[in-house]
Amino acid sequence: MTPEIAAPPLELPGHAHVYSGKVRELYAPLEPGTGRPREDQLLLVASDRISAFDHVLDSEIPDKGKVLTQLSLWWFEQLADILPNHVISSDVPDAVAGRAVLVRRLDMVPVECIGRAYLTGSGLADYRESGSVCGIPLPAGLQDGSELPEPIFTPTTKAPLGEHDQPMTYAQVEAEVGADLAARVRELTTRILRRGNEVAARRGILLADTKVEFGLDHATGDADGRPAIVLADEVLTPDSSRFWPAAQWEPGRAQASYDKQFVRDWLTSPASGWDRSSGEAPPPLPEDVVAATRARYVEAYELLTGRTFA
Ligand code: PZK
Repeated sequence: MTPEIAAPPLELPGHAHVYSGKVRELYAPLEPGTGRPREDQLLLVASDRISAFDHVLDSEIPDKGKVLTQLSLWWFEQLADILPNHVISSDVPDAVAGRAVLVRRLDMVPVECIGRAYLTGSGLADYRESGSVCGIPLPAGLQDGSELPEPIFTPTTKAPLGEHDQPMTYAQVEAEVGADLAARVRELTTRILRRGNEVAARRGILLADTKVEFGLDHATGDADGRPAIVLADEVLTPDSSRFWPAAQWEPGRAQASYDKQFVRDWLTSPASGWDRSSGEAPPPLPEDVVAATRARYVEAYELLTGRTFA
């Protein structure tokens, strides 16, 4: 990831900025009495920024932050019978209306929990070298885009911003968080992806893989006195998952990306004048590429939820 100069975070009255991700920000609400940051809550804000080819682009996609936030809220409801989530409220400051959620601050599980239902990307590279992904043996003959026999758990380390996450074996996850928690997040990750695909397939979308984040709520124990595992961050959005149009799915080649295909096609076309291998920042997107990309995000939201995006 090339560290392009980060935009200064939005000043939100009544909130302290805590952290900037590539395309999102975290704030802590300030206590009205003391003015100190609350330690039990966070405000998660999605921007309209977009990344492609490991760069955050100069162009924003209007409403992207809102669409992804609303989609994530909808998925939390669809997944509520599997596990609780961190959302407290979507009543947020006007400046970030629709694209922020107030959440419970959790003790985050220090593993990127990745589930894969189809083979591509770094999983495909691992498979071609070893016949397995993160130590999980797979059948011979799989291609780029092949559906896996069942969803698999392929965790990675959480690298600092600007560095790449590294694959972990399941044994490494057990060593990091203990065998009990490792088994629970593995099961939850694959269940979430399976449920996601059951829903999305009916709407013509395949979820190739997804990254989910879990936190522990030490205040809420289960029957065995273990802290509750809570689904955090955003879930099953195009930024956390590969969305593929089912109608164009064809194993044996790189699949079309539901959301970013116009961006990638233009950036790699002669029209952009950009050389991906140059290390230079990509140029701003033409307005028709921005508009088509916005329409794809809205289309995914409307297809999946059956709701109209206001
Ligand atoms: C948390 N992130 C990633 C998300 C960013 C960075 N409920 C929670 N409790 C404690 N920590 C987190 C969460 C959540 N979600 C999430 N890092 C910490 C992240 C959004 C924007 F800049």
